[in-house]
Amino acid sequence: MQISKEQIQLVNKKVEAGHESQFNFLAQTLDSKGVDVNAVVKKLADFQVAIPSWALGAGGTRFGRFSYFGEPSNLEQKINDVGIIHSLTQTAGAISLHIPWDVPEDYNAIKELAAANHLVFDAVNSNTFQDQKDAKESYKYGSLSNVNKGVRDQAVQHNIDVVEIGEKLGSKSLTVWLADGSNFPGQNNFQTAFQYTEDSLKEIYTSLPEDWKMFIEYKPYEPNFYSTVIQDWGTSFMLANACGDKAYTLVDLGHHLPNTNIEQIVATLMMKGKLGGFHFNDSKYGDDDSTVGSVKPYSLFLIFNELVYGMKNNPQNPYPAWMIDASHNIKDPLEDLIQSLEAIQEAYAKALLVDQKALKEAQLANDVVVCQELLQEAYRTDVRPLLREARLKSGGALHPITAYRSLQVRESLIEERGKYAVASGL
Ligand code: PSV
Ligand code: MN
Repeated sequence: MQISKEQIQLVNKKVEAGHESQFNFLAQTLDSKGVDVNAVVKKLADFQVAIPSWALGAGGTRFGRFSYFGEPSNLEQKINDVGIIHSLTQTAGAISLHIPWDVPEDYNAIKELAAANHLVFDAVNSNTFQDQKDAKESYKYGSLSNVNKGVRDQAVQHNIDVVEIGEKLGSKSLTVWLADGSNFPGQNNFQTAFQYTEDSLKEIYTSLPEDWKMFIEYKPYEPNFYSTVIQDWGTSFMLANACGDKAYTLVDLGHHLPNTNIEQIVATLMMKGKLGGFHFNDSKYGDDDSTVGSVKPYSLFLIFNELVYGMKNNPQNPYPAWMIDASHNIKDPLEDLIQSLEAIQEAYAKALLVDQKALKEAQLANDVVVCQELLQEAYRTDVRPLLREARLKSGGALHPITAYRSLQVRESLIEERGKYAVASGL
C-alpha cells in the first residue's frame, strides 16, 4: 500500500483553516519574542529520523506476544511500512536494517523500492546476540569478548559481512550493540573481556570503508544480569577512542539506569566530538522501549536542549545519526512510531526556542531562577502548530494519526498481507 499526496491533501483540507489560525497566532507570538519562525519550521522539515526494520513488528516479552495483524513479513513490506510513515509525517526518510534478518535477495530491486518510497538506508546493525542457523560457533558465552578465538573471529567476520551488505545499499555506518557480559560473579574475567572486545572492534574498524562510521552502543544490563562488557557511555567512549576517528559512541535513551543525567552525557560526548548516533525511546524501569516522550517528555526536552547547543557550538562533532529504537507490545507499531516522531519533533522545536543568549547571561550571573524560567518558558510553549506547518509545507499530513486511521491503513495492510503475517525482529 502507498499513500498518495492527493489522499493526504484531501484529509488535510478538513482541518487546514483551523491550522492556519493556530499557526499564525503562534508565529506572531514567537516573532514578537525575536524568534525566526521560518527558520524553526525549516529545521523541523529537514530533521529526519531513521526507522529500524525491527520496530515494525509486534515486540512482546518472554511471557507472550500479541500480534496486531498484517505485519510486514519481508524486507519489501518493511520498506513499504516506513514509506507509509514517511508519507504521512515527512520525518522518517530512512530505514535501518538488521542483519541477518534483512538480507536483500535482489539489491537493485530493494534500492529502487526504497527510492520510490523516498527512503535512504541508514546504519546497518550486526547481530551477534543470537545464534544463526548452521553457524559453526555459538554466542551463548559472548561474541566479540568470547574466550574462544573461533567465536570472536566468527563475530568479527559477521560485522565485516554486514558492512559489505550496507555498502551495496548505500549505508554509511555500522552500529554494534553487544549482548556480551556475564550472568554470575566470577564467570568472566572483566579485564580479558574488555581487551578481547577492544581487539575485535579494532579488527572490524580496520575493514571499515573510508567514508563510514562505526557506532558503539552501550547498555547496563540485559540479557546478562550481572555484568555487561560495554555497560556505559564511558566504556563505549574508551573503545571508540581506541579504534579511531571513525568510531563513535551511540546513545540509546533506554540504556541507562534510572535517573541517569542523559543530557549531561550528551553534552560531554559532543564536546569531545564523539556522539555519533542516537536511539530514541522512553522508559520507566529499563530498556522497555516505550513510545518516545510518553513517560519523561521534560527529560527529552533537556536532552534536545544539549543536542541543539552541541550542533551549534561543537563543530568537532559530526551531525548525529537519529533513529527510533522501540519495541511495540500492545500498540500498532506504525501508530506508535508516528507518535514517537511527533514527540521528537516537539522536543526539538522547544529546544530551538530556548533563548541561548539570555541563558548564558543568567548562567554567568548565577541567576538560577532565571535559568530555570528560560528553559521552562520554551518547554511550556505549545509548538505543535510549527510541526504541522513543517509537515504541510513538505506534503505530509497535518494530523498523521487521524489521517492513518481515516485512510484505513492497517485494514488495507491486513487485506494485502493476511491477518497472521508475522515480522522478524526483536
Ligand atoms: C537491544 O537492547 C537493542 O534494543 C539495542 O538497543 C540495539 O540497538 C537493538 O536492540 C538492535 O540490536
Ligand atoms: Mn538501540
